[in-house]
Amino acid sequence: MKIHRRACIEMFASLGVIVASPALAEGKTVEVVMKNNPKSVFVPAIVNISVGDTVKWTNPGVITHSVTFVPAQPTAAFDAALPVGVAPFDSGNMEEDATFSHTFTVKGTYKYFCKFHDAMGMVGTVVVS
Ligand SMILES: [Cu+2]
Repeated sequence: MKIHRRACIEMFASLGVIVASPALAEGKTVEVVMKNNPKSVFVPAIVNISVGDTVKWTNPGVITHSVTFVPAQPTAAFDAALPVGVAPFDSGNMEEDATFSHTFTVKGTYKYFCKFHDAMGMVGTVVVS
């Protein structure tokens, strides 16, 4: 069986199939929903994940939102925050049924907002440990 197993691995390798080791296993995906009633909010507002995990935001409603991890925006009521060395990122405008996913590869606390409703408190936090 050992020979057979090796032959199989070699065959898959020759086909370009990558056999992931447990250390390289994909992270999990955590969902955040943009809700509008009675006011616009991210649910849940605080997400705790591990390095390599993905957060997926979904906008099921008709109100346009954004997921904005961009600090020091002059028009923003709320300031985003990123761990040192992490580049800002933004979903752009998310219309009804839009989704936006981001995989977090650096530990730290990330604060973000919706650029349309931050003044109303539509803000969130992602803690990556
Ligand atoms: Cu919004």
